[in-house]
Amino acid sequence: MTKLLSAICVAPLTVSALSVFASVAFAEPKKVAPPVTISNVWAKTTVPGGAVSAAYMQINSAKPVRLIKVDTAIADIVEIHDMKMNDGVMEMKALDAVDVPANKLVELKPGGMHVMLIKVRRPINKGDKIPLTLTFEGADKKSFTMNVEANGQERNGAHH
Ligand SMILES: [Cu+2]
Repeated sequence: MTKLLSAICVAPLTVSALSVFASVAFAEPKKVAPPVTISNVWAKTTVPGGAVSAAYMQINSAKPVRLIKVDTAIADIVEIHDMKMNDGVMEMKALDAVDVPANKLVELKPGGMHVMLIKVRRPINKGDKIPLTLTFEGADKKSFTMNVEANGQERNGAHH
């Protein structure tokens, strides 16, 4: 499992750096009134010396949207991951996007989908406010961003 995690989490570094350039140059997200409500946004506190964390939230939308990107100044690499039990082993994979159907709560929570924060630049402590920028794409393929703050919270669990 450790090998699998590091392969997933570290390998996309070059790709991520390239896609940042691409999005700045070609695909400036438009500011439109979002049909989306984000609630219970929190990020797991880092362990001493640790450089990974995960952020969680609940997403509700009046219209179908897709969460396609998350940015934060606190981590070098941000990915959307999903976790599933497979033969008693917790496996994690990167997702291109999270589909949010109309009026159906989608929950990013421990043991399931999460925003993976890799190469965290400073410790995340209880009560810290972690700014996240969420980029969504609507059914019309237009994208829009939302800024939210994740609350630093302790959480015991197997994830990372
Ligand atoms: Cu993860």
